[in-house]
Amino acid sequence: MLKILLLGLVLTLPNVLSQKVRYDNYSLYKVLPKNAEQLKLLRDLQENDSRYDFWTDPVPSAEYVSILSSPEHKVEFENILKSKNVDFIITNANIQESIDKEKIDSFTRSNQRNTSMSWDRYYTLEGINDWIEALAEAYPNIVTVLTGGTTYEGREIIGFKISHGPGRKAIFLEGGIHSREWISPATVNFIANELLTSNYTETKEAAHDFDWYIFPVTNPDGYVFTLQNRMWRKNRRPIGDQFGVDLNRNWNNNWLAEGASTNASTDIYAGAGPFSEPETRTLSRFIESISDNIDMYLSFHSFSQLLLLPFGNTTEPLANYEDAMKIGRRAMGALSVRYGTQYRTGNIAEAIYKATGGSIDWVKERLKVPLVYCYELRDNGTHGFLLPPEQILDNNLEVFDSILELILQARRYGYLTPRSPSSAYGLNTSFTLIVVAVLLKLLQN
Ligand code: 0X9
Ligand code: ZN
Repeated sequence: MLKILLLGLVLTLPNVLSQKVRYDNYSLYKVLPKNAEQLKLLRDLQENDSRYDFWTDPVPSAEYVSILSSPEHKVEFENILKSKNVDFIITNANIQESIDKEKIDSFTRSNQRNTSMSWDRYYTLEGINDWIEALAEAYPNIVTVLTGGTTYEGREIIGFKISHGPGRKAIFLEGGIHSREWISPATVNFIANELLTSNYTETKEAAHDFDWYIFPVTNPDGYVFTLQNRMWRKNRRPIGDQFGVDLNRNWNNNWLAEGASTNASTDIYAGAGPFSEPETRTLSRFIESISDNIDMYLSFHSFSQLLLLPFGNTTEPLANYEDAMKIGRRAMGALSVRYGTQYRTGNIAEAIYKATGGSIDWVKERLKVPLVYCYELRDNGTHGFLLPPEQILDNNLEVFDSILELILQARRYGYLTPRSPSSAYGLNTSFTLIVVAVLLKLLQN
């Protein structure tokens, strides 16, 4: 009897502890500053008034600023804006309703070979990891499950490699480093799924020509925690009475120099030192171990519809900025063809704000990876981090279009070339040439 009671206590305890954070009648504002003065008002508000949650920053390049207000502080917030004549619209009057509508699913296999995800819902961490296992079983010669590292709470950072043989250069996909940006893992999963299942020639070539390293959720603790607090961004390290380090401020490149904080209560807390967090320390080691092969590194965030390139500390066009810009711009052109979605391309500091300690800067500077980009996916503040499930597929399709174009344009500019003639691409080409030569010879005779 005592045992049963104790078991009951153990089973109910996590539920008591895991009180869900609710956002009833929290409203999402799209604020439209018209001049420097209005921008300054917003900057002051962001710095001095913690009641308002800035989902995007009031930077000079911003066409809008997304801000969340609790119901208690809405009137005052609107009064502040109205007093300075700042335009705004409420794009979502009660974000809890949107949170409730978001579908989140575990992954269930109807049979051994069924590896299909649905693109009309989000998946739990367990669901994504089960799907990865299913892929490895369904494609035993192509898919290998990988552990990219470990988390503060002791989870593994699970990823996988898609490879059609040795000798290929690699493309690395990093998803979910900010846990509330749910569209990021969904996009990364979709790219992998296309590479494995598409019959489209260009996609099949992309799958065959590279080793793809795919890590949909690089902040697993945070992702799990978003089921309790949908707006959680950081990892889950306890710091006094606070929690969490921003894993995209913790990489060892200009750590804490710009756009990062030493205050653990902020969303941009950079941690106790560079690579203080197990997630960034272990994942960076993994990436470093394969870095000789990596030709392109893509990090996926949301939201704002941007394609960012290094670096976050300066607007100076460093490294191969010009090439990367041209390749990126053309890829964003391809992205816009399907549904007209517009992305801006630029380096971090010029397109958004100065921010250092992010993954792409470290990958670019330390590992010298030729092409490194960060996607800020849909949308433009209407839903922000709460991109409705109905938009997942359209977002994924347009992003995939841009990935193929990135590869195409990169090659035009001399990147992503086969490492040696014996690599897959070279072999195919020389094989075709030999066949053509033999045929010509036969015709001549
Ligand atoms: O601030 C960030 O980490 C990213 N924006 S987000 O709204 N998704 O948080 C931008 C990342 C740009 N990269 C670096 N700062 N290195
Ligand atoms: Zn992010």
